[in-house]
Amino acid sequence: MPTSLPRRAGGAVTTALLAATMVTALSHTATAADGTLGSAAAAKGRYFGTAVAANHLGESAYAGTLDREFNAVTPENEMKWDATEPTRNTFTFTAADQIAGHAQSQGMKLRGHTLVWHSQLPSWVSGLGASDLRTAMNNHITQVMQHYKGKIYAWDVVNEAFQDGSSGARRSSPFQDKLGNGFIEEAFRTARTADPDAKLCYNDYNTDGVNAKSNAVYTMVKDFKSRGVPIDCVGFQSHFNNDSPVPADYQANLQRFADLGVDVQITELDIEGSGTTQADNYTNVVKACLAVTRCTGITVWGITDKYSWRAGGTPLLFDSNYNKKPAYTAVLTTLGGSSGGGTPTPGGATCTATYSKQEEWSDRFNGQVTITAGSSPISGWSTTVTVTSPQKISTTWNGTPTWDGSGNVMTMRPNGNGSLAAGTSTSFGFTVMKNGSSTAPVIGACTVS
Ligand code: G2I
Repeated sequence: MPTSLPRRAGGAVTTALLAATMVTALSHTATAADGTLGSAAAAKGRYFGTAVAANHLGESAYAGTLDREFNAVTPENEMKWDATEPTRNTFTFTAADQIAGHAQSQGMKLRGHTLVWHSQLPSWVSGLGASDLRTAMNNHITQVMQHYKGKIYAWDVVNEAFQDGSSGARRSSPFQDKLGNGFIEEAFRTARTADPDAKLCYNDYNTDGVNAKSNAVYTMVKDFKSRGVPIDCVGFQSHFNNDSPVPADYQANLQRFADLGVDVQITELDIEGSGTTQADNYTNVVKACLAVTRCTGITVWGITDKYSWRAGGTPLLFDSNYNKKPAYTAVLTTLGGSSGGGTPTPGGATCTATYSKQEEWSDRFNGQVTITAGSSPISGWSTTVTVTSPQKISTTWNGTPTWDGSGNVMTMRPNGNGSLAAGTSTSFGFTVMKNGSSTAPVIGACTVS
């Protein structure tokens, strides 16, 4: 039965995949599945990202944790206006390129943050008159987006343009004050032209629940959708603490935006606190995203508490020594992952996944994966099939697939009853559209569930 594919989202090929392109048959013993945030989120068709600062990439524990756990990154400061165009028409991309290169080499998604924002704005911009400011804004968007064309999954085109509180008004800024409400629409239209493949997001904070500020953003997005102004996603920063807790209507708020026909993303998640309280709050956020089909991913605003913008509140998933906190385990478990990564399944049950190529035509080939239970019976299994872009899996049979955001990684589970007696096998199949490449797919470890 044909399986519909998610929209392609700039997924890159991992180095492991490149190294394994010649492999035609693989067999793995069972390991605990989805033992990292990124792989567990991918199994749910989502990404799990983090903000990254270029100046920490040389620290091995920082880069090691990043590469192990996350499959998306957002430069924390390096793509902002003061970093990329400190002087008019002089663009500096060194630090941002370092992050983009790292992300690409690891097959991670890259979120662009941010093009038009009142903060971290060089003073030359705020000093311009209206007509010059319009030109400078459009030029900034165009130059920065063209530099990263084809590499960005989603851009925060406009950031934090609304006021806090009950007014629902736009925030005063050089853009708002000189160009009026229309600057947001203009920014999005310019952005679509500059990189038509990037998703274009509006991003803000204190919009996480239903309130006057989120209502104002909602009204704007609805208006944009009704008039064909290009907008693809809304980012909910989700900076939480005791004064700004996870709202009870968080999921409902994400859902009402998704219902307007945009993706929603949790873009800067951090939650001050510790222990089980912090873990429970994180759980609620992850559950909300998983419950909203168009919630495409979660980004936490940093890897370790050590480098958090509010380090005193210890708001992240790894402590300052890169130890996993209770919040980490809560997030991983809620994503359906298992924290015992790499260890045999409790009870010792195992399975293997073995690939064999079947029929081949000029434009496509069929693959078959045989799942075999080890010396104990199993009641369920899963494995992944990763194809190399621009290949696409067009059809599957004898299994239930789910897809990651890129559309290149398929997680396959049984149709109905997944029980296998000790030593017995079942198999599933799929068709790979070659799109010019005959590279064999990479089959992940078979996991008992
Ligand atoms: O404030 C938290 C976030 C709210 N939403 C938009 C995000 O872009 C924002 O990120 C933070 C960064 O995490 C901070 O790292 O934005 C701050 C600036 O508004 C960043 O702080 C700046 C400091 O203000 C600078 O003094 C410092 O040089 O970080 C710079 C680099 O460390």
